[in-house]
Amino acid sequence: MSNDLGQALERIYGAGATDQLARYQAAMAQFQATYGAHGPLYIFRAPGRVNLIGEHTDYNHGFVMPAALDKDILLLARPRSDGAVNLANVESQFEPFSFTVATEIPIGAPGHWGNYVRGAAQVFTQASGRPSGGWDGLVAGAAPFGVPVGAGLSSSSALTVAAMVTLNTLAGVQLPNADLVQLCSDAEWYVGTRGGIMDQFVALLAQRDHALFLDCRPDAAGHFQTEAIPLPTTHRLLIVNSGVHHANTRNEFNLRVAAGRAGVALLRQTYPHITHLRDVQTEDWAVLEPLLPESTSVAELNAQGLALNDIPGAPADAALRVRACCRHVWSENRRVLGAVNAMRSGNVAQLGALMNLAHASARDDYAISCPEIEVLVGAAQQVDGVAGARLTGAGWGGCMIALVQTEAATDFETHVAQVYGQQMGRDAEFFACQTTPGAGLVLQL
Ligand code: NG1
Repeated sequence: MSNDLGQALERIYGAGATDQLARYQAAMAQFQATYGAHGPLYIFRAPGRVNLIGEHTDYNHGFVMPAALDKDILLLARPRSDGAVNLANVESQFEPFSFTVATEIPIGAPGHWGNYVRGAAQVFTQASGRPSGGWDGLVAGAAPFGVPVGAGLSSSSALTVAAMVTLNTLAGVQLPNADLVQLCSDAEWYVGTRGGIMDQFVALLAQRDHALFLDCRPDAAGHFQTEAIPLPTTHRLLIVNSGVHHANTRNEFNLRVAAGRAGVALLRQTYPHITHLRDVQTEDWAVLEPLLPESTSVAELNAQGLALNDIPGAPADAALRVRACCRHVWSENRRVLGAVNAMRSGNVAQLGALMNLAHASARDDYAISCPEIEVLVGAAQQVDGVAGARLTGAGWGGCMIALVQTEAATDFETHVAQVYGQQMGRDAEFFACQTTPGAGLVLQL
């Protein structure tokens, strides 16, 4: 048994498999202590993600390049003969809960972790027409192996995806992972988050030692183009968690979404065919810029007869920095394409330079950085052997990602930790971006 588990872990984590074994065994023991030792046991996992480049482009139908991490969420499950789902969590602050699988599942209290599982179950049941039946489950996502919450590494998508692959297998439907992406996105919508499609995509379709280049514009049949791009071998991708997560950023996020939509509404007067910023990607910025005001508001646009519907959290009179936000999205898409070319040709210096530029654009044009991240990125960019560094994820805290020559990794950590401690009076958390494959069944016992 543990031989099978060892091989499965090797396939997922490579050299990190040995460290994972005790974690998996502890989760299995806790499952049996909670639900009994008899009966089949399925172990699923879903990874967190880091985005190498391509920030806030996904919901504008642009390009992104994330990778799946070895920081992941395990979901251990045993089918039940009734329709009840019982979920426990190895972390005691996440209280156990139960619900019944159905096409309409009442949502739990706002912010309750179980809502991601309820959302996945409702969406899957509606889409497949095959209720999964009930199951007993245990979620294991504790530090240091789990996905840190609020660090911009997509812990909530990982939980949603873990629930979805569990439902898919236990219902015997076995949809391919690519078909689960949209369902996972809809499940997050059940919870109240309408983000882009990047997080679910990479959590489901990533390959180990590769980033996933994704074109977030679906084709006429609703399919997305993806390409696995090998990661550099001379450098390591190091992730530094600032440990800060600024509150109330969802409204700021929504204002950026609104600024992009305002840009589309304004550009449509000249380019009537466009639906997303992506559609003007081949135009020169110098042609687009005069068509976009520095600032406007939903109220002003409505007064001009330009309707911007359904942007939650964007008050009618809030200032929308349309020009700068659109410039970020337009230029970031170009940087992602440049990064793909740089990686294909092994040009690490070029990749790093694009990461630095992406950071400057995220800070100055999209305005999503914060003092803590500025200190981390500034310190990282001073170290010899660092090709590039940038904030990763939605912004306002969370993590930095840096592309560091393998031999410079120790100097990098020493210097960045020291500067961060001195200037911010707090510790940063360092870890290497060890990539893993997308979510799925690890082992059935
Ligand atoms: P994080 O970093 O997980 O909050 C968010 C969005 C992504 C993407 C990035 C910015 C959600 C669930 N995720 O990610 O789709 O837009 O910001 O690139 O909203």
